Amino acid sequence: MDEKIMVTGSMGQIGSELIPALREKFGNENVIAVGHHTEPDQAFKDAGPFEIADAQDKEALRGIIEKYNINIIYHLVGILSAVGEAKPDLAWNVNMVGLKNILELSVEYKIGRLFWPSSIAAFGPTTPLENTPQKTILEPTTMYGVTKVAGELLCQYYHIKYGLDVRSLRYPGIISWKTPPGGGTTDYAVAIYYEALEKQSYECFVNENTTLPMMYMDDAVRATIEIMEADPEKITVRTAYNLTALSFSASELADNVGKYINDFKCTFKPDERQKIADSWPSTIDDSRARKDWGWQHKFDLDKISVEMIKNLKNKIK
Ligand code: AKB
Repeated sequence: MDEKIMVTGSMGQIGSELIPALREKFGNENVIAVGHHTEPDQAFKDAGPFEIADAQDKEALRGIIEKYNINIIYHLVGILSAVGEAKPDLAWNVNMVGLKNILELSVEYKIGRLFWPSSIAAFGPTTPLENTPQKTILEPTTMYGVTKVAGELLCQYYHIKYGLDVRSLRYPGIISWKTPPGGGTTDYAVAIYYEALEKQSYECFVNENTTLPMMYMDDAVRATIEIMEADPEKITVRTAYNLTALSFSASELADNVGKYINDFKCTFKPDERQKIADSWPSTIDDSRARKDWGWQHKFDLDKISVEMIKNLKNKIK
């Protein structure tokens, strides 16, 4: 059967880069981008089908699934950690109602495979924060993290009860250049490149010792497609897989950016996001993903800095 893929959250950080990769693989007309409020630019609209729907509106989603005979879904809609702390009710409604709608529709329309993103935000201060195991304590202290743990369990429930082939990754901080930073705690690792190019300086909102698991977008997109392409019997985790590429402190990041941008200066002024960052692991054990479906990252920090600076220079000029 031909793949007819619906991607919600299409204008978000991951959606805006996953969709072109899926379109390249499966054909433009087979990947339906669903956005909520952000109007895509003309090039994005011209590249393939685009529909508007709020993930909280089940009937709107149903209409799209029926219109295109959807059989694979990537449900990427989500309010991230920092915005989720400012608007916890919104985070609960968008993240949970949206996911529940998609899970129910996936069972009703016999969707072949569903992807939903979890995050390192599923962990919390009581989790072992070094080399965090796949199976561990999940007591997050942010609303975003609460929705990630509840979402993981809901996905697993739908797999056990209805046989739904749902797959998920606990993404680390993702570094990318296409969408501007905003909404997430790990976004200092994106904003630093913008400001280094624009002002040769950056005031970082976490302290210099803050160390979090990170990944370049190309690796994140590849991981997402690879887990979805894996044979179902290889997927032994139906909550969400730990996933990482590398970990570095904010000062190591600043030093690395300084290797490529002359006279770059980084200062550190932690704000309310520090508390969130402190509650997340600094390193992650993702050996299960590596063993089950062959996960391997490709980008180290030097490669990330080179790519970010090259692409942002073109974007900003
Ligand atoms: C955030 O910082 O909220 C996200 C995430 C780690 O899920 N980037």
